[in-house]
Amino acid sequence: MKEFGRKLEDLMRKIRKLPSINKEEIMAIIQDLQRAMLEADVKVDLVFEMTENIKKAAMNTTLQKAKRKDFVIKLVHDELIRVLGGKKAPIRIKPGKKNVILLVGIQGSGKTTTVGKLAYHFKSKGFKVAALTTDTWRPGAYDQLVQLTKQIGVETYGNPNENNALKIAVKETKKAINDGNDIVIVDTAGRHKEEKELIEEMKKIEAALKPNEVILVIDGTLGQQAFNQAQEFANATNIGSIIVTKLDGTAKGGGALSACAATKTFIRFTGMGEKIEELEEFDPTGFVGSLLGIANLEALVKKVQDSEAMADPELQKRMLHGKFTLDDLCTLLKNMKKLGKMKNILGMMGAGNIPDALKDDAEKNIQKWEVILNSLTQQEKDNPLIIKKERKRRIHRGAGVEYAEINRMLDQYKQMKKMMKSFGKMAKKGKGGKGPFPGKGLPPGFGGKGLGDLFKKFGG
Ligand SMILES: Nc1nc2c(ncn2[C@@H]2O[C@H](COP(=O)(O)OP(=O)(O)OP(=O)(O)O)[C@@H](O)[C@H]2O)c(=O)[nH]1
Ligand SMILES: [Mg+2]
Repeated sequence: MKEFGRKLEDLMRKIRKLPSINKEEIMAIIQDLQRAMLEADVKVDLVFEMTENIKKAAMNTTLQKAKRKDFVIKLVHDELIRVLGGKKAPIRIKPGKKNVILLVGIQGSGKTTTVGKLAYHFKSKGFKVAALTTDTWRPGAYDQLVQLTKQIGVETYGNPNENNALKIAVKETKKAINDGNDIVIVDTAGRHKEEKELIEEMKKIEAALKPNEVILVIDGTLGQQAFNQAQEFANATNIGSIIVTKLDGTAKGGGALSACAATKTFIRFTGMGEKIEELEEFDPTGFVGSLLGIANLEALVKKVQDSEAMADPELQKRMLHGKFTLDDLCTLLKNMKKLGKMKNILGMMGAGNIPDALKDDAEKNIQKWEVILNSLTQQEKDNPLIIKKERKRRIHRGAGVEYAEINRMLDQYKQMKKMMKSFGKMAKKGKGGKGPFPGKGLPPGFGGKGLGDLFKKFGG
């Protein structure tokens, strides 16, 4: 795990050091990423699926070259989170009702230990918890669980003299519930995916107990086999989540990723040692952050999202051709809302010299304009000239915006359109090239003062 993390971290550092990223560099990064994942024992197909997604998005971005670095890091982040299934709500437990959590997995994956850990986890959350073993197969299975749970004051249910696992499951669960336990955590016998009988037994137990959740316990030190194993279990039962054990050791982490992909579920907890308290709630963002070696991943992701919102290639193209409709204005406003505070946008666009009061004004105007724009019909948006006095009055009354504001918006829209047209003409002549519309030959002022002027007009 550490090794995989170190490799990813190195790769991210390498990306950040690049002054900008072009296609060749993206290809090199993809190869490095593939190597790191394969070495971490992520299943080959999954490696290619993930890196293909990243490559496609990275190649298609319209972001400025300098911003693509962060974008690529974000893509790696998003892809890892996607495969890990993101973060999910905790298991719903209704106190005083029958709540069952069923643990399944192959031999030695850590089920029994994890039953103890889960019992401890839920007990410390204030629930009355029972442990139950249905393992009629492993010698001393019942005693093992008793030993584990004794130290935390949790009672273990089971019957070492009965050899029908289903009978034990039904009878002992009933007993545990009657004894006033909120949650029964059920251990099962370890099974190989080929062991048809044991798989059938597991299905029957699931059907009889109707657990709140079936959790697949996966040994984190597993490599490529993790995928097939997890898939077989997912085919047999309704796996709701995964617990990956033994991540404290030499685990490479690839198995965990593969198991998530195979079951299309997510990791709920990780086992970080043999002791009863060594269970951690799994936080995919923190996990991926530490894998990539980025402390403040959220800030980075936010930064990239902001620049993504600005990069609406369709809109940019239309604007450059002077085709700026009221619909486009709507899109622009929506993008700005996505971006958050106007102030930041203005700052980002180099309009730093605009007084704060004006910026706040711009935000208020945007809200009003959105209301007006939403009241317009498509016909009116296509041809604002047909919006006459009487219609404006109706909008004013219907939408509760000042009459003068409607005129003001339409006026400013006209001015913006004119401005875009002249920018477009200049662009065609092939001057400039910086600013938020990179490489499209825009006039030099467009990225800085030019847009600043535009937004001054916005501000009214
Ligand atoms: N280091 C470490 N060891 C673990 C962890 N979880 C379980 N183990 C160890 O793994 C071994 C097997 O654990 P069990 O809980 O007995 O596994 P099981 O799945 O119940 O095994 P069967 O009942 O035989 O299928 C034991 O030695 C545990 O102490 C963990 O998170 N970290
Ligand atoms: Mg066991």
